Formats: sequence, C-alpha cells, structure tokens
Amino acid sequence: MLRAVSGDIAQEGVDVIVNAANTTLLGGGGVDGAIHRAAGPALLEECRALGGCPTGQAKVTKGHRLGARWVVHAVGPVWKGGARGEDELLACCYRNALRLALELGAKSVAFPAISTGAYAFPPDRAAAIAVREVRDFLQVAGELEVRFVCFDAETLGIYERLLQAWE
Ligand code: AR6
Repeated sequence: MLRAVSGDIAQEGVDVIVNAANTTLLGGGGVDGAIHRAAGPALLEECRALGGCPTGQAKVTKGHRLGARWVVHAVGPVWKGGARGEDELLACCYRNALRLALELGAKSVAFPAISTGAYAFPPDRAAAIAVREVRDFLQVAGELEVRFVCFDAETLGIYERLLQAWE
C-alpha cells in the first residue's frame, strides 16, 4: 500500500522512519533535526559509531524514543542543476532504504521528501522519482505499507496528483 499524508515524520507510528540525513550522520535541521529531537541523545550516540554514509546510500539505527522501531538514515544528493547524477542518487536512496526496511522485516515505512529542503532538489522531480521507485519496489514486496509524509500542503498536493495518476 502506498499513500501520502501530511504531518511531522518524527511522530509517525511505523516500523521504519526514513531520515533525510547528511554524509556525517551526525544530525542537522529539517527532518534530521525533528527525528533527533524526538529520538533523544542516544540516537546521536549510535550514529557516531556508524562512521558516516555516502550519498545515495543508507544505514540503520534503532528508533530509541521514537514510535518507530528503526530509523533508516538515507543521504540524498545536493541539487546542483540536475546534470550531476542527482536523479539516480535520489533513486538509490529510496531503493536502498526500502531494501533495508525489508531486510529488517518491517511492515510499514514512512519517507520524507528526501533532498527537497536544505538540499534544494525540485519537489516535483523528486516526488516523481520517489513514487516510481516505491511503486517498482512494491511489485516485489507488495505487503509493505509505505507512507510519504509531507510537511506542507504543496508537497502533499504533488504526491496526491502523482498517486492518482497511477491509479
Ligand atoms: N516531517 C516531515 N517533513 C519535513 C519535516 C518533518 N518534521 N521537516 C522538514 N520536512 P530537509 P534535505 C520536509 O531539509 O533537503 C538536514 O540539515 C521539508 O519541508 O529535512 O534532504 C540534514 O542534516 C522538505 O520538503 O532534507 C542534511 O544536512 C523535506 O522534508 C540536510 O538537511 C526535506 O527537507 C538534508 O536536506
């Protein structure tokens, strides 16, 4: 199942929350800040031991004080105009996060709009990639429930249009 909802991703009651992290995995603003605030300081401690993460890849921690059991920290690309492999790197984030969620045995996953805040990826283009990758993945992992958690009405509208177009 695939749907778009509005809200703060740190408050989602799912097995896996995906974080829009950076290569240090040591926290930041936006989604990352909200997740670390809600999870408490033990999350940062666990992240320190991971030694960072390359762009396009993802690493797992526990959820600590979050409602979620796990956090998958995915590192999206910084938008540099679109000719630096940004599309493929963003697609890799979604694929790698989904693969890890499946390996963990998760039944539900919440994604933010990775790279569309501080990293300035155009929201429409990013959402099209996100929906395509999740749809493709659900062809082989149909039991998984995936939620796109949108922080503002504009992002929610983009996802709703894309999801309707696929129905
Ligand atoms: N819940 C859901 N969506 C949110 C939330 C929230 N609590 N807060 C913001 N958004 P961003 P990025 C939306 O900047 O572009 C951090 O400092 C936001 O409106 O969180 O991948 C990291 O440490 C936007 O649509 O992630 C990195 O350094 C989307 O989530 C860097 O920012 C992503 O915005 C990563 O930048």
